[in-house]
Amino acid sequence: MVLAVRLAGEMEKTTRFHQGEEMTASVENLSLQVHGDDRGSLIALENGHNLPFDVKRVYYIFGTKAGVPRGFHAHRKLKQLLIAVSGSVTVKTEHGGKIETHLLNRPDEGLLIEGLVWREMHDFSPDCVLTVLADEYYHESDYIRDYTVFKQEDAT
Ligand code: T46
Repeated sequence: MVLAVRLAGEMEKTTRFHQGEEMTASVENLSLQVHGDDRGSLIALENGHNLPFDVKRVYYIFGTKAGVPRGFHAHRKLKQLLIAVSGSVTVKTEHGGKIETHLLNRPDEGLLIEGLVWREMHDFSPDCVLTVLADEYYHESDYIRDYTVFKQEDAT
């Protein structure tokens, strides 16, 4: 049973070498299967079943302030699935010189971000709850918070 479906459209993968190791970066929209009936809707996400990676960490962002963006960093290896389970947010991504914006405004759609991708979150709606599933524990050492450093690594 496949519940997470890759939405049609272009998905560009950037491949690079960092300290001799091949590393890829990509951003992709996923559609999540909804179990719905006359009571409402339910989405189930399971390791090894309908998720593209095994989840080690879940966090959620809420109570955001109007006009206050977040993010402004990249990760070297992390895989994350972002889902606006309530409200909306615009996620700006960059990798391999390609800049995209993604409107997340449905609990049945996720944005899969893998590898060295710069990300910014803008225009949170007041009711936004952005849930993030990650394949690794929180390590500040995996963050690149300097855009100049990101551009150097992205160009390597
Ligand atoms: C990302 C976007 C989508 C923790 O202690 N544990 C955690 O797992 C996380 C994610 C954060 N924190 C602490 C670190 C900071 O003191 O929470 C504080 C806020 O984190 P940050 O400023 O990194 O939050 P955002 O919203 O800018 O970015 C977050 C994630 O950090 C990042 O991985 O991709 O959401």
